[in-house]
Amino acid sequence: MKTTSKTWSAVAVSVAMVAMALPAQANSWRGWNIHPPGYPNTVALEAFAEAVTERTEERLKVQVYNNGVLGDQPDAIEQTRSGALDFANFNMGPMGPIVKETNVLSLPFIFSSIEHMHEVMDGEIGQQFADALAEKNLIALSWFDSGARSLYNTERPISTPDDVRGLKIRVMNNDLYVDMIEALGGNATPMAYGEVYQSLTTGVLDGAENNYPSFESSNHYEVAEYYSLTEHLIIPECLCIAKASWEALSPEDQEIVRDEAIKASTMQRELWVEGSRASHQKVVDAGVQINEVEDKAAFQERMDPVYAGFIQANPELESLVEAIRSSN
Ligand code: BDP
Repeated sequence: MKTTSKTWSAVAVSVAMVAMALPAQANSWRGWNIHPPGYPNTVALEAFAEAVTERTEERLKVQVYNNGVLGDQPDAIEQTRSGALDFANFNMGPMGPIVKETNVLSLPFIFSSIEHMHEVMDGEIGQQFADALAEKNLIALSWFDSGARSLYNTERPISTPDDVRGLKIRVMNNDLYVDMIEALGGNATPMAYGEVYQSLTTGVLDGAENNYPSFESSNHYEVAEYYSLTEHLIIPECLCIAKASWEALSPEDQEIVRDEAIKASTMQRELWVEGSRASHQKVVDAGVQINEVEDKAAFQERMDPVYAGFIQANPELESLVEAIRSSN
């Protein structure tokens, strides 16, 4: 039989269905991953799975399920919180509705650069986010990169906030992003990642926003021809373990899992740099028009009411916002 990529995805889906039907076994861990094989996060998660399986001498057999076959991100967060899934790589965007502290990370332009984000997340402030996640049954062992997210669409290059006016833009599941797009005059639609491609082709959406690797691997670049470097969101992602799965481990195995999670984040961040470059090249070669945004301050100013509204609704988080802004 000729093996087509379609056959492989059918195999992946049936493997996942079998996995869902099986009762969870104490020594087998299932991990949720939204990205396809070869994506930087996938490679790092698979290395994590393999190393943990090997170093625990199969006391833990760890398997990653790619392409979001175990559900969309908001569902997977709930499943990991309840221990139905054992671990996952989550973006902090869709985490906001569940762990409200993490909304701070979704404030547009909160980090001045990717390096700034790494410094904050690897330090004492990052630990505060890990503590907030732990209260909701998610043990964040390390932080992955997800670059900077920029706007893309099927209609026109975006150079000024007014260029966003009237565009139907998909956002991740978080009201803050609805406020962000509305502050630019666009119409925001929260939608699961897996539904965006189809919605772009049918015109239900005019655009979305993401980093280069996701813009490329989701094939959105085939439909959305304009990618504009607004770089409005720099959001970290966690390698998170379900609290129940974590607590079931011996201290020795916890140490192995923690160590490998940290190694996975180092690997992911390295792969990210090269992966972003390769994705950038691929979309350029495919004819995507990329434009720099000269006056980013104009976009930043439009976010003032978003910040004001956020702080008014969450006064207890103001000091955290300030701590991040002044840590630069
Ligand atoms: C990607 C993130 C992934 C999100 C996706 C999205 O890595 O976790 O689900 O964006 O836009 O960059 O939904």
